Amino acid sequence: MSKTVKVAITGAAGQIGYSLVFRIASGELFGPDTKVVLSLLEIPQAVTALEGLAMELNDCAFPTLAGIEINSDANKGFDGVNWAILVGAKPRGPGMERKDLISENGPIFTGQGKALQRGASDVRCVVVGNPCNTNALIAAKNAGDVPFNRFSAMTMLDENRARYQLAAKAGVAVTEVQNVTIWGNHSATQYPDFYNATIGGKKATDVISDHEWLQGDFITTVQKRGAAIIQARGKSSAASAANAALDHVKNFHFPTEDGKWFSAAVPSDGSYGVEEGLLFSFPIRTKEDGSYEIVQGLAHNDFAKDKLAKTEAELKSEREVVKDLL
Ligand code: NAX
Repeated sequence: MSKTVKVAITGAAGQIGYSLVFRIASGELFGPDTKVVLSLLEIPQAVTALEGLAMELNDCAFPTLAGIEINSDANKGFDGVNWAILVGAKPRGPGMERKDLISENGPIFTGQGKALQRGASDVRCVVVGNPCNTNALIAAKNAGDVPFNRFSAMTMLDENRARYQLAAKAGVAVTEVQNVTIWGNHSATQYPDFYNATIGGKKATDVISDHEWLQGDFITTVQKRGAAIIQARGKSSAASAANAALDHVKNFHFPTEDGKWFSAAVPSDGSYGVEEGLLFSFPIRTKEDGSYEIVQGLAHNDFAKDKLAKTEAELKSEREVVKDLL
């Protein structure tokens, strides 16, 4: 007998939304035996665009698509959802400081956190809309008795970017590159950890001898990739972000292969000395029973410790800006 999963997507009429919904509806995310009901959410002005999107989804005649709901009210749109992918957020305007963006977008996530508590008894939530770590913290803190560990923020795009850079430098297929952890914030302070990564089963630092590149250009390329894409494309990453959101949900939905892990920002339990309760990106493994754990025992040298401290400090300062919303 086939199962049904209900997935809410906020900001579904935006550019990431357009790259995301068809792939979820097609069965690519949960497999051919699982039906999907999509709950699409937008601001009232964009509901007509969602109606057009729903027409296109129906015109794909996907066997796995069992229904489409359209809402501008999160209290209705989150009713009974199993996954909430929170993409909708205001973009950063010209000259806008990061802290202004945090203050502008924070209130969206208080309302959505409350709506998740009211409507969804068995939900997992990933925040994509920026600043995603802090927005996820706001949603979680407003979601009452929904367990804190049901909330995460997406750093999978950063991990995929880092894997590609390492593969290109080593001249190998991207599949050879594993266990690249993004630590900390989805921002320019993130630390893409090559020291604990492997290439073809060997330590990345043994395969790539140019350690100056690893400590320098590699890290800054990953940290600033989003800005480079905006500069080249004239728009921010969309299809690659949607692809990463699919990877993120799959990573939490299915058990992780032995010996591997993936990156996601989750509530810190104090692992690696990171303050408990911060939404910090860690190496994660999903277990057979569907729960997840933070991978323990990875070594950090002084270079890495310094990077972790910087990204943790940034997350604390973001939390300070939104403390009235928590
Ligand atoms: P778009 O501006 O194309 O779409 C955002 C959509 O969200 C709009 O249609 C808007 O009407 C809607 N929206 C705004 N407030 C809403 C609310 N309260 N409820 C429901 N919908 C709402 O942006 P897009 O390129 O799709 O990017 C969306 C978000 O993803 C941005 O915050 C962006 O910064 C963030 N990103 C996050 C990434 C990550 O790795 N975590 C990478 C890509 C992307 O930059």
